[in-house]
Amino acid sequence: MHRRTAATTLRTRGEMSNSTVAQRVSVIGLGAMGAALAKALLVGGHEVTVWNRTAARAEPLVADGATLAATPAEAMAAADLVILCVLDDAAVREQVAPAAEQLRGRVLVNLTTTTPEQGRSLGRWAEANGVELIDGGIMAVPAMIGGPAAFLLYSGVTPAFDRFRHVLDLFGRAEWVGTDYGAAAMYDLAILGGMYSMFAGFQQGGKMVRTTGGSAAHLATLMGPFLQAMAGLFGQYAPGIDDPATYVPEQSAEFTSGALTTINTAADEAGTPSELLQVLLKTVPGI
Ligand code: FVH
Repeated sequence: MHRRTAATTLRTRGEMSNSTVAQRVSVIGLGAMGAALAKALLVGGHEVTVWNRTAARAEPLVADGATLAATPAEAMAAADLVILCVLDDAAVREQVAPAAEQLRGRVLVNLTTTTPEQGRSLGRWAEANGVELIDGGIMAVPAMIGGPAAFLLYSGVTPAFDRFRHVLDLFGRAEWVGTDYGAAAMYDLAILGGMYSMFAGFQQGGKMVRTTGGSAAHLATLMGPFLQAMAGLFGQYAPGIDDPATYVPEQSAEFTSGALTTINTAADEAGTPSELLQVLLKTVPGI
């Protein structure tokens, strides 16, 4: 294991602020996101060990005070809390399977994007191997880590979330979403599904307004604030999904269907027919 250069350490354990406690934390995977997470831990004053398949990517973090481990197992053995942020589930399994012994009794936070079922499968593996798994999802890009707009989703059965919350909060607001190991991934993907639907709607709208001599740039200034206001109604419409048996839609199915028919007709007339809008017409109930 390479020694830390104390002179370049961003903060020492003695400089920890308020009631937080410095922890031994390892970060496995130093891509754009893993490197941002490791940096936030160093800035937060924690004792950080790192490992990356391509060792050169660790150099800036080592210069900032992180310790470079020679293997993932060595990084895991050096920490109380292990953060995993690699490309995908296959890469996760490649790192954890040979290191079960080093992970036993430790808390593993997997921030790699996976499907909910992959998260549950990792949870079963963790329980069989005495590892406390917290599965997570990151609602931020690397530049946002540690900033006010970032939040991260976490799920699992371990009480370790409370123990390490002060560490996890360094990445962005830590939001617990349930005891199903797949819950964090499900919320993550549900939010991203909403985001991609919104962008697809903007692309369609942009094509439509251009047929009138307008522009997507002008549409952006109008659609953005309107959709922000509409997003404020999510909470009001949530009972229609959580408790559909008793929910009375504010806009009836007939009203919604009429609106979508008009939008589809406008798209057809403009020569910009849209499969997206046709699917909405067939599937969206009253809201
Ligand atoms: N970047 C983002 O904006 C998003 C935000 C939401 C969450 N994602 C997820 O975070 C995971 C990592 O993403 P990333 O941005 O760090 O990705 P890369 O910069 O491409 O780095 C990938 C790292 O994974 C390592 N890696 C790949 N395959 C393996 C393997 N088989 N064994 C060990 N490590 C592996 C790779 O290593 P190297 O190529 O440098 O040697 C990088 O460290 C991801 O799930 C996003 O969906 C980020």
